[in-house]
Amino acid sequence: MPSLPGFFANYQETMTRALDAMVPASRPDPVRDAMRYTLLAPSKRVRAVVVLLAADLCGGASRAMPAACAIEAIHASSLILDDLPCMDDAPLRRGRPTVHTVHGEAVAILAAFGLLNDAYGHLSRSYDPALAARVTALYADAVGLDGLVAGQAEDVLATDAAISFETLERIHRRKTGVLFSAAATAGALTAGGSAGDIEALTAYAKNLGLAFQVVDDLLDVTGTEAETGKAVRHDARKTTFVSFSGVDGARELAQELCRTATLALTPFGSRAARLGELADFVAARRL
Ligand code: GRG
Repeated sequence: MPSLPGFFANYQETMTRALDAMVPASRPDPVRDAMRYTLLAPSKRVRAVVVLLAADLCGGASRAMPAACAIEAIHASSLILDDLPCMDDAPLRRGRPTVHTVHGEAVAILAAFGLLNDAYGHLSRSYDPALAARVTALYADAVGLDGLVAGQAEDVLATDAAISFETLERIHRRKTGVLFSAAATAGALTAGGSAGDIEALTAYAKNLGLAFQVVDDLLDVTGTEAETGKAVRHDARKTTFVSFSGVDGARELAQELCRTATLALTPFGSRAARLGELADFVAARRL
């Protein structure tokens, strides 16, 4: 079974330490507990890894950690909201009961706001004003009305409805793809990457992010709860890449998107090997 590429392990440890410091367990507080419950739960931290690898490729990851932490906090915020009874009504996430089933809906919603707020606060405190403004605007655009919020709204409203492939793709480019693109761009910005670097990395991440979602749909049908850490066969009322293209078609689409992602790395040559490895992992992942 394909597992995380070896280099992920180091990043995961470092990331968990940094996220722990970002939302410290300084005093007992129900919202803080709920934020940490989700933020520090076992996760691939793939968006943070994209930030760090993109920075590494553009000159060094020494300034990338706050952007990596902030994107993980935004992602964790979105997971809490996505799992609520009024959205996906999910019982399990990251191998644990979802935050609202443990802490209640009110605290879960406040924890999601808390994480989103801390993400932007962390950027503003960690970078000089110009870089903080650029990364904050980048993330705000990724979350907003052309990103996660828009994709989620269209997805929720399409429950039980027949939608076109074009609509399905637009939903998931916004719900999932946009945050991958923001991760790659943020990494490049923190390392002083050129416009050409950002263009190539955006093309890579855009395709990687959509592939990531196609595989997510596949895992809902072919995966297990133990592998994915979440309830499977949960997407029955939604049009997915699998309901549209079948298991084989969706797998082929994911592989094609990962090949396109890797092709976008050509200008970097062998320096982009790890991002290529990440694309291979995404195409074959079972977790
Ligand atoms: C205000 C932040 C905010 C969001 C509002 C709720 C919402 C809009 C958007 C939901 C977006 C969402 C949850 C998309 C699903 C993306 C996805 C494939 C999640 C699974 O990601 P993994 O596998 O999870 O990387 P881990 O647990 O490994 O981090």
